[in-house]
Amino acid sequence: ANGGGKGGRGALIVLEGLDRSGKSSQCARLLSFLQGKGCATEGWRFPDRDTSVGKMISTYLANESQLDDRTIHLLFSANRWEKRSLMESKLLGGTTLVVDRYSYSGVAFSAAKGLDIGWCKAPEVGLLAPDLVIYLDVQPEKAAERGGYGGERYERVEFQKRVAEHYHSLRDSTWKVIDGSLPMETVEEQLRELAMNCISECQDKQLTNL
Ligand code: DGP
Ligand code: NA
Ligand code: NA
Repeated sequence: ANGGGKGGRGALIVLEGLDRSGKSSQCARLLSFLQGKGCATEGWRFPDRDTSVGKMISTYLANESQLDDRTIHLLFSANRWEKRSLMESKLLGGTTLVVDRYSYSGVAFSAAKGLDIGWCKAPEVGLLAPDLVIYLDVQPEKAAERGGYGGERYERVEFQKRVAEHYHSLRDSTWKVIDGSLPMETVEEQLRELAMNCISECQDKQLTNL
């Protein structure tokens, strides 16, 4: 163990939520706050559209390609797997990662299509387990009102409602729910506190797997 303070490992902090829940802006705000505190932090996101698998996913999301539901599910998972070793070395090297979406998106979005939840979870087993999952809770109808959707495949309110139900069933002890309909500054404040606590608490904890 590293005895706290400098030298401890970084925290794996994941933000989850529906499309237009405010996740991406809150990730950016949290990242600059933590970096401003002098905390080694990087912002990551899944899908990571820069890899070759990520490009296939991006094409699919833009409705420019069709893929079988299980095939795209496994590609999203592969996109997390291809970053696992880098993720591990960053965390062990003391860098905290603020990650916009992770395995819970993988399960909730695919299960919302009707795929078996156990089947959906299986390829996520062995990925690094987050130290903290923050769910930005926004009503699907409210999210849809926020400047509308960008036109990607899953951005339909009926589908997002099913995603929300599945997210709900995935909550465990590492989850913290923030009311995403609160003012942006309030959400930001709550996120900062959760993140700071998590970073100090996990320095001496071992990394574990999902
Ligand atoms: P984003 O780049 O965060 O807007 O995500 C793009 C879309 O893909 C969004 O509708 C959420 C969805 N998504 C993210 N991760 C996964 C995943 O692992 N599996 C599935 N099926 N959908 C995902
Ligand atoms: Na999106
Ligand atoms: Na986003």
